[in-house]
Amino acid sequence: MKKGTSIMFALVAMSLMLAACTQSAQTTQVPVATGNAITTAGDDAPVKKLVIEAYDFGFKQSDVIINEGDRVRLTFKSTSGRHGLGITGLGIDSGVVEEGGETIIEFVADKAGTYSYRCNVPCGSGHKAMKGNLTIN
Ligand SMILES: [Cu+2]
Repeated sequence: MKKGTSIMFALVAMSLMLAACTQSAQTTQVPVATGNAITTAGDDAPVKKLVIEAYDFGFKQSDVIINEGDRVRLTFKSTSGRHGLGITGLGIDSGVVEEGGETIIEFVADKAGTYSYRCNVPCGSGHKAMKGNLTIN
């Protein structure tokens, strides 16, 4: 019985060590706000950085082109007014971003096409004019 107990302790110790290793690997992940989970690109795939700036009432970058397969780190910011970025076709929603604020959204551009985006936070008289296109080639 004594031998069985020590084997049990060894197994518990090994699984604790495995758990510790798994946790340290996870700390390299970047927090993802919304959008597609990063599953199709390897961790070593280059990250494409993208900025979309909203203002009263428009987007500074209203025609964005990226490549299929890009791992995208999109910074969405507002320089005037409170706005949101919604790219329905990609399942992306930034949530509300206050004036002067920003949020980072990560996703993999895994479906070629042109996706329209718009402000999805009611922000005033020019709200409906806040539109743009994101093209994945
Ligand atoms: Cu708006």
